[in-house]
Amino acid sequence: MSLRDALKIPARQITEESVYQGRRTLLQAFAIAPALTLAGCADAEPPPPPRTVVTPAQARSGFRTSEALTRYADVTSYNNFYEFGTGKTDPSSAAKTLRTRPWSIAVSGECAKPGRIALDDLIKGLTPEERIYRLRCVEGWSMVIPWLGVPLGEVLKRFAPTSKAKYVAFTTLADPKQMPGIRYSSINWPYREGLRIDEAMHPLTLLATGLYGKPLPQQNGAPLRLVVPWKYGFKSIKSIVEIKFVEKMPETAWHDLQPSEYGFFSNVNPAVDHPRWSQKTERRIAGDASKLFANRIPTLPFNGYAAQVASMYAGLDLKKWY
Ligand SMILES: Nc1nc2c(c(=O)[nH]1)N[C@H]1C(S)=C(S)[C@@H](COP(=O)(O)O)O[C@H]1N2
Ligand SMILES: [Mo]
Repeated sequence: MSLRDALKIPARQITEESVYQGRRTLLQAFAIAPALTLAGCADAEPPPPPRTVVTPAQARSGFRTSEALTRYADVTSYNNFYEFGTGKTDPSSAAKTLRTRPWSIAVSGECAKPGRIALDDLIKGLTPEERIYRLRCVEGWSMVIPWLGVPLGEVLKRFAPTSKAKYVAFTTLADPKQMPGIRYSSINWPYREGLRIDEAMHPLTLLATGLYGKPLPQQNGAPLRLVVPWKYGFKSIKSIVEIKFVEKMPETAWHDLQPSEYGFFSNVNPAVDHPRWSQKTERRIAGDASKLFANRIPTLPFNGYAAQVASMYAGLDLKKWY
């Protein structure tokens, strides 16, 4: 059975049933009750990052993988983009209404050269490269996707961040006219994400503009989205309209909704379970579609990118800073 056919089956049979039901139940609960802030370390700050240097050769070794690719049809029809609904096929059918031109990004905060900039100017002079990255969703499925994009760090440097820029905050468009899901799901829109500055500057962190050699489809986050391959998929924020350099750890949409389940770092970590399910294995949606349901593989620390990124977290208790 192809994934396309599989998609006609309710998504709960593709994702682990308990996982899917759990997240939905949570969302329904929060749709009734306003978001509660559970006990957590919301206002604590982690220790500062070590000064790590990733050599260009180390970084490049993470730019490709020989693992089987996820088919284009599957990459573009099995999505999470809650602004267009919570079902996996909702974004591919509902996101066609998203207008991606003209598009501009407002850059502000702790930097010498803030400003609103058109998408084309943001990436001017940088040639999009192809990077084949794994993307692992916190729900337990993963894909291998050939992205097109530019290193986020190269883009951020243009705005001359100051020494107070310890984090970078990102915001997705939130337009209820174009995004029907905004009326229904309980996330506090706009969708927000953040990275520590060294994570944002890391050569693996990609500002993606396309996949499979084509411009990004709307459901995958057109016209530009993050891809942070060593973190759970939700850190890879889509359809970005705002970038802000900040001194304090910024709030993020999933942490805001449920801090005990979604931490700021969200590094892929098989040793730290989500409170309601294990993160030890994942179901790879790739290659021979007939084996779709058999492709259960172990989840690797940092999603397999430990050689490139583990040194950034030296001295950080990854159970506390999940
Ligand atoms: N704005 C926004 N970005 C988002 C999401 C979302 O709901 N809204 N979902 C995240 C989640 S949970 C995942 S797993 C990835 C999925 O990316 P893909 O659909 O391109 O595979 O996008 C992330 N980025
Ligand atoms: Mo996800």
